[in-house]
Amino acid sequence: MSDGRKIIHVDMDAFFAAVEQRNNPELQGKPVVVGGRPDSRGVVSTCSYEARVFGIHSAMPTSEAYRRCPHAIFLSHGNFEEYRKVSKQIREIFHEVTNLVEPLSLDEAYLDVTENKLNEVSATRLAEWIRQRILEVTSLTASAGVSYNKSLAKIASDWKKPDGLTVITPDMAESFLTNLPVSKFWGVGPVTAGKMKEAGILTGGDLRTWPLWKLTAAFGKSGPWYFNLCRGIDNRRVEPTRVRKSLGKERTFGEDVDNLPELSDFLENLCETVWRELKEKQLDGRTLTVKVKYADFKQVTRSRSYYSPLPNLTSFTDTALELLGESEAGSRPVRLVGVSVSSFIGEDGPGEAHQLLLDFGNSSVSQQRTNTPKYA
Ligand code: TTP
Ligand code: MG
Repeated sequence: MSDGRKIIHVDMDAFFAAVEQRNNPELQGKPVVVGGRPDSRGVVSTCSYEARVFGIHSAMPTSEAYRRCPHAIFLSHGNFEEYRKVSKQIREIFHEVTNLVEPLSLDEAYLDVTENKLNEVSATRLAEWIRQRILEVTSLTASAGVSYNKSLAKIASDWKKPDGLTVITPDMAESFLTNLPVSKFWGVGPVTAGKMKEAGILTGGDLRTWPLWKLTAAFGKSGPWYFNLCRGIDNRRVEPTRVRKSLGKERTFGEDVDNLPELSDFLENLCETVWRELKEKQLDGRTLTVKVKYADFKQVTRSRSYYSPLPNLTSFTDTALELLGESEAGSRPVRLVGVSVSSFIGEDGPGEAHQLLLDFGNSSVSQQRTNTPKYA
């Protein structure tokens, strides 16, 4: 079950909000909500722990956050330059420990510390050392999880947030996972969690009662993954460099949608999320693709490429909506809509368009167009 690796997952607490509070003493100790405006359709990026008491969380409409806590301080624009600066500082700290660092976003990373530059045998002491260094250098708190694989380390870092440290040793893993809700498992999103619930699977323990064949029959290719996860098995390596080919988000509906304005709303929200991640990861892509899967599972993609990246969220969203309009959405019921960006600046080359189609799997129709440099 354990191959003797020591993995740490570090994740900053209420990252954007904590940076804002640090930089502005007037915000300290108060509910702070970053992202969107109470009177618009935007969503919350994150909020301080003082705001979480009111049930506010990431991705909630900001108007709803306002309803729950009108006296919160709402910051509609994050300061990405500042977040990136802190992100760089924490990465430097990680590299003081090991070069096997795999950042997942601005505020979190996996570290494989099986061997490390400090020659420390205790991963727990290393995690404490990292948290302490982060506090000294940035005046911000981070939570950490220590275990023998990535999924357990990630579950652990979330366990005692904020400012917490949790260790899951090989002999603790089984009992730890038994009562864990399936939604906490890596790769189990709300749709899968719903499907599992219908099948009577609520926890890791429930999942473990299902034989491999049955999980595979119910969840396809992901079956073996869930089978292993609930047994604490995850052999993924910590990968220091990851070349990203595309970045996107999609949404499957509980009930098929045949109304174009409603689909446009969903797509707009997806665009906002993808745009935020692009900015966070400092990625500039030139190709935008919208994917639509109809109720009969037939799927189409519509793409458009530019010579330079889309300059702002408005043009990004407008293009996505135009591409949606080129599908049969609105006249045919739709079960899934997605948007993604590819052809990142700095990694272009032949085969990029092909890669894009592969990323989306079995598209039955695809259309690739290169426009004049509208946004050059
Ligand atoms: P998270 O680590 O998921 O959240 P967090 O650091 O704010 O809070 P915590 O880890 O203590 O639970 O995300 C890191 C940052 O990424 C977050 O501060 C803001 C941004 N973000 C969004 O903009 N939108 C989102 O939906 C999420 C989840 C995060
Ligand atoms: Mg965080």
